[in-house]
Amino acid sequence: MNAIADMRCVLVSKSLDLRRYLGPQFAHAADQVEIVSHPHEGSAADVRLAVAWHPPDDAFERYPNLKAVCSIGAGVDNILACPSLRPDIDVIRVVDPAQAQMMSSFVIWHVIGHQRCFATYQAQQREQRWRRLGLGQRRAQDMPVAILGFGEIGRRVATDLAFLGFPVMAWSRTAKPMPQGISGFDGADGLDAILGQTEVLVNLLPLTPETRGILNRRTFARMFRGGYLIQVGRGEHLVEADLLAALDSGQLAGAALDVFATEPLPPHHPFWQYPRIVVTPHDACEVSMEAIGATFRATAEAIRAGRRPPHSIDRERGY
Ligand code: NDP
Ligand code: OXD
Repeated sequence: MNAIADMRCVLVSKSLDLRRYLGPQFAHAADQVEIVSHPHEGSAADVRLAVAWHPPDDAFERYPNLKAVCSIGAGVDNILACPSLRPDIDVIRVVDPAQAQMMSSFVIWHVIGHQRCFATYQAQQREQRWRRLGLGQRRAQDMPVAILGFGEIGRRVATDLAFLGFPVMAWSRTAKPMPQGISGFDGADGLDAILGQTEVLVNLLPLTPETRGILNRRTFARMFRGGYLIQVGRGEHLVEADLLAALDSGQLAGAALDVFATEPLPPHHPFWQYPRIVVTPHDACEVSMEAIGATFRATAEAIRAGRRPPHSIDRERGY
């Protein structure tokens, strides 16, 4: 340990080389913290902080004094799924308004793509066909959009879509006051009510036991016929066979999928070739290094002060 470090932070991931990903500046993000990589061979007792993304199952067994684990993204489901994460350890997410803005533009791109039939124009171009849709054009106010999840990111997406003139509905776990132009829904009845009025469904929920598999046959059947799914939450929210059936039957006109149960999407997966599915590689938006650094710094300071770190998630709720 260097002379001034009073705390060790371990980097833990089975899918990323976190030291390279975070870059050399990250080591300076918090004063007096020594960064080590897992598995740390030195004294494990000094490790009080971890930065993790898809940690291996036994990752946290070695560190008896670990107080907090920081995610490098908005989602923490991959950390909560780790069996060696003790219940007393705080899990911290990143909150990054720039990420929410990026997500918003990504979702808007797909909403307008569906509204303005971009896929049809692309297909026409491939055939060198000149055909205007003319009176077939849809107005934003005639295309209701529902956002599942009205949190840090969902709120930004909902607000921007409402500004563009789309009728926007938002679903959350708890009832809350809504900004002008957005109708709020909550709970199971709220979901039923929202779906009955939905053409475009945007999933921005965290993955929890309650939300796993929520994008299923019953959900799609409640939506307007010819609806559109924008799936940017987590792959495990979606029952994949139910989506393909809804597309085959015409209940859904198309889907934009950014997240998948298995990532990278396996080579022979039917989503790759399905004509009305757009696949992107979990790239809807990203958190900035500044936001990760700020989260890390604030967490180290809180641990030193014996406070709960900001943006600690509720372990009971799972987000
Ligand atoms: P937040 O934790 O800020 O918000 C979560 C929202 O979901 C809240 O409104 C919450 O309700 C609601 N919610 C949670 N459980 C339920 C439930 N059972 N029923 C109804 N509503 C529920 O999350 P963020 O907005 O920051 O991010 C959402 C998710 O987006 C992330 O967890 C991640 O999975 C995904 N994501 C994907 C990215 C990508 O690149 N594709 C990038 C970033 C995030 P309430 O307000 O009542 O608590
Ligand atoms: C995520 C992120 O949670 O990229 O997916 O932040």
